Amino acid sequence: MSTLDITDVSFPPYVDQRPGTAGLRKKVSVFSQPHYVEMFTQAVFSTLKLPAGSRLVIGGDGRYFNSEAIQRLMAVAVANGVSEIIVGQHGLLSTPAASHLIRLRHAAAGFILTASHNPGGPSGDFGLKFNTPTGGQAPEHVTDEVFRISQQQTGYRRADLPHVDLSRTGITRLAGLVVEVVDPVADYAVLMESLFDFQRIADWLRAGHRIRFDAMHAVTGPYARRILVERLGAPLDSLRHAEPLPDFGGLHPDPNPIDAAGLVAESRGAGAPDLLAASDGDGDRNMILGPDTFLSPCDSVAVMLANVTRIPGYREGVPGVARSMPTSRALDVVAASLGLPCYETPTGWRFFCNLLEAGRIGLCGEESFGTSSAHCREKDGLWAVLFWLNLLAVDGRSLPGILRDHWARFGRHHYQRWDYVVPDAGRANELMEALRRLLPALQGTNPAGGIIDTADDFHYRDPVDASESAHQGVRLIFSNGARIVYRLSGTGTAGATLRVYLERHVTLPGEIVLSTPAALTPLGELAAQIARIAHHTGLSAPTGMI
Ligand code: G16
Repeated sequence: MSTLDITDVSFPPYVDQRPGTAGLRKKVSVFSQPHYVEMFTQAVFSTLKLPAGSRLVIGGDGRYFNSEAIQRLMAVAVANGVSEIIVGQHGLLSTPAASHLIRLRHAAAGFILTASHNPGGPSGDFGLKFNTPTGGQAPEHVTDEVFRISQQQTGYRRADLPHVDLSRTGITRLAGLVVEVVDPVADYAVLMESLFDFQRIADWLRAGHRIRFDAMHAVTGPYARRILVERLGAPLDSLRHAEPLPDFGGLHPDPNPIDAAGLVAESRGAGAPDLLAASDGDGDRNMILGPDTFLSPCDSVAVMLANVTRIPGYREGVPGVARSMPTSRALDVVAASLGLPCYETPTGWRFFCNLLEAGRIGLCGEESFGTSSAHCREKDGLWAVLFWLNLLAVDGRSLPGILRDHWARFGRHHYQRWDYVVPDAGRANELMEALRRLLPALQGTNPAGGIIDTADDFHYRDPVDASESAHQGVRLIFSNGARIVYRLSGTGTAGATLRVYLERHVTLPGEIVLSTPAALTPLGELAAQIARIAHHTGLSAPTGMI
């Protein structure tokens, strides 16, 4: 059999190829520099050292530069031992569908081309993340090694690969290479049907309940159409922005109350659908709303746990649960009531993967609109929507009714995230350093009606492989159930974003019904004062509150 010609290309290292919270994210203008994609891809393959004959999964969220990057990536992959590539039609795969496909097809690795919820288009962002055979994102020690190699390599290897047509499903053979273009939805839809009671959901919809799903012109459009409309029978007008577009139609594909304000408006007043939801660029995030109700992602995973055995795929329960450190402790309260372990991990879905892989947890969630289970190794937006639809269909109460009863039983964790966008990243770093130096003096003080029991910089020791991750966010935990957490975002592409996470656990009926801003504004002001946010950043108020 003939083989493709391989060329060694000399090129100096790019100094900025350090992966962040979820892969490498940069402006399109950075990614489209000569050899940028190839150099990063080479660093990944030099780290992974795949054996000849390896199988690779590739797919992306369809954003601008997706198709070009896939062709460039494939050429480097083939020169580095890959002989079989499974790629989504039109280069599309949602992040959870890619994770599932890696596992299902026993691939040696996967590349997901996405900058997640970041804006797209020529002036927007692009991203590349790579996953291991478990379907989960590469762990920190691997991404550290990729960065180290990226700083030392002097070029890359590429195969002389002709342009591969990704517009039709089917198999193409090219001199020893097999490229299989797959329907991006098919296997994922089968997986969802194995977990949820589709008949029950379809009956609930047929009984007149209404849903609204906003795909934000990103990758979940085809998934929602196939599953919600064609399989479950929701009317087509249940979908908004369902066609994937390279610039997301100018929308910011971030499912939160600010960027999905149109959906929030639809949830208000008489005639609101029974469930409203949005997903992000690559389909791993979810925001869920009910009539006049915003469902905090922290509450969502807690309610899921409280009801998990009512869902067919989870009848046996789960061995344990996990949340990222800044996520509210609503999940912990439910886990304690069930006698289950609840792990606290650093921000970043990859930290859940060891726990999932070891069978220690079966459900996990993050404040950043991420929820999922052991069915794949990424968070999963549409899965969360189906979970809630299944729950509504078997329960009979409305979404706000389920939530009210949950709070009455477990108390409510009022929760907010205040974001400060700081153009000069250096100033944000100085703030965090100053805060860390202040910690010993804060411990045991009583700044506003509550003693600070714990003032520390979160340090994680993975219970499975004993790996350590330091400086994962500053925590101030109060004796009265309040908590303030500070950390810098790891997903931005310019400047820095300081995230301040605020939480207060309340159990009295009068406090449960308080609006969240009323419950948390004093704590947010205290947080700003302690960290001297205005002094360090010049910002006297947050740039956004979620
Ligand atoms: C990524 C990670 C998430 C994490 C989030 C945090 O989300 O996959 O696990 O919670 O980043 O973002 P930040 O560092 O900005 O707070 P995604 O959806 O962007 O891949």
